[in-house]
Amino acid sequence: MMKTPLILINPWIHDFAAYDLWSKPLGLLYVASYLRDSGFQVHLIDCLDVHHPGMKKYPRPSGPVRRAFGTGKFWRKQIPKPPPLKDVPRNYYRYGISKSLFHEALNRVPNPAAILVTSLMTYWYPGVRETITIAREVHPNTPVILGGIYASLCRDHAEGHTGADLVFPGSGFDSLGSLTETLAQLGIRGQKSPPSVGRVSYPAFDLLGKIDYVCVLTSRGCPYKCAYCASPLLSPRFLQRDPDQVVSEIEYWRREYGIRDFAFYDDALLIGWEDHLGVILEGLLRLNLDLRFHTPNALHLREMSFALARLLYRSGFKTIRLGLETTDSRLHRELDRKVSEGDFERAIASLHRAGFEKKQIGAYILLGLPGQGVESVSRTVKAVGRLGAMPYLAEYSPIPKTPLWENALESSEYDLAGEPLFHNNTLVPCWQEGQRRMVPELRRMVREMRADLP
Ligand code: B12
Ligand code: SF4
Repeated sequence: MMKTPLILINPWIHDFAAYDLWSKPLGLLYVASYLRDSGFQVHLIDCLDVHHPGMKKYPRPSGPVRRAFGTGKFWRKQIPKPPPLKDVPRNYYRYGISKSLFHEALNRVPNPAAILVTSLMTYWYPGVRETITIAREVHPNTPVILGGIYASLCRDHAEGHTGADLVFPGSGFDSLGSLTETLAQLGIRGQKSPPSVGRVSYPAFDLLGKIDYVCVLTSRGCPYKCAYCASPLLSPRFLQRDPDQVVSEIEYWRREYGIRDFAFYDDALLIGWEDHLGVILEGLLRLNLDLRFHTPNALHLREMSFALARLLYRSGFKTIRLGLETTDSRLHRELDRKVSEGDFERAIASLHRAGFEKKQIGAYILLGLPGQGVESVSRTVKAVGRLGAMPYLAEYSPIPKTPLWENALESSEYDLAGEPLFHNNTLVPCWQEGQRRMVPELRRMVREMRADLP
């Protein structure tokens, strides 16, 4: 008997800027793996595929610039700005493969039973909408189901603005169980009974054209509850996986596919590290796999000791990003309580002593929070440079239902509640015009400081 075919899509991104900084649709790859284990025939279309052979005929036959450890740029094409962003003096792009290649990929699956689309940033919904519109043109009678982070944070908006037949919110793995039930209600069934939630296989990176690196999640959620962050909404409980399972997963990608670069997507990778990350890394060191690790999603400063820094260094961590956010203790008291006096200095000193170079250590600095001054950001940037780390500005993106949302609405000139396009961090939407004018100067300061670091 033929397996029921499903199309899973990682949609285009429409934005002013987007980079492949270890960016893969990890959620969709988990969904793919779960559905494959449930006996469906899964066809993955990755609209962000930088290695798509069909793109070779485009002006830059060598493809978008690729950088160290598998990161780089995406293919892109300039497109008109959506009307709410028409006054923003920057170009707007569709990131990813061409429309004709997307059409071809859709046509290759004659009668899909359903089309499942993922979503990430709330302000990327126009890319999701365009993806769904074209999928519908090619397969007009196939139901389209939308899931992922935008679908979870802005369900009503997604129901009204994307053209999906069904919006499936829910970020935890528990939600996968009800996905097969939902499909069954539509008369769509796999050939096997679905695996129990704890037994989902590794995310289906093998369905991507070429694997540059693998993203790993060793835990869900975060025990902190920062006012600006959606993590507690997306995963209300903090759950860590069995360390041995994580070791086997990383070993699998190394041995079967030769992958050396791994990026952790955890929100709280270091919590209780002696019994979790420490066990994983010691296990991997024993296997002697010559791996490189990256932490694009920040690490907590409070947990960083010399013993941990040494273990990270010995294990092959190459890119360290720390969640400093600010050196302004008032902001920490009001918004996150995750950094105390002296944490940053101690963490940086431990990392240096363990052998990390200054250029390997980056500190994220939040910019554009309601009530934050420009001066406060520049003081933080200088403090990071003085201590010997690389400052990285992370412009605040307001997120519905987070504790800071009401403040964000009050301080913003934009209609954040009515239009998710205004959540775009490029707009720095919660600062006033005068403050926004200072952002290029802050960016210049950061660039110079990074260039000056030995
Ligand atoms: C990893 C990560 C990144 C990575 C890249 C991720 C990527 N793929 O491109 C990096 C570090 C580069 C990054 C960058 C940024 N990020 Co980020 N990131 C995350 C993070 C921590 C995890 C996302 C993830 O993959 N989770 C793991 C997977 C397994 O979960 P999932 O996607 O939810 O999938 C599950 C379900 O949703 C469901 N599902 C998923 N798809 C589908 C599809 C269907 C059909 C179905 C049925 C189900 C389903 O199944 C999965 C399993 O349960 C989230 C926070 C979080 N905890 O989720 C923030 C988050 C998405 N990022 C956020 C932000 C703000 C940013 C930045 C703007 C930060 C900054 N100021 O610089 C940048 C912007 C990047 C850019 N412009 O290119 C915000 C979202 C903001 C918004 N308005 O939407 C979040 C929510 C964090 C926060 N602050 O609260 N990010
Ligand atoms: S520590 Fe990081 S992941 Fe956890 S709630 Fe705060 S910002 Fe979110």
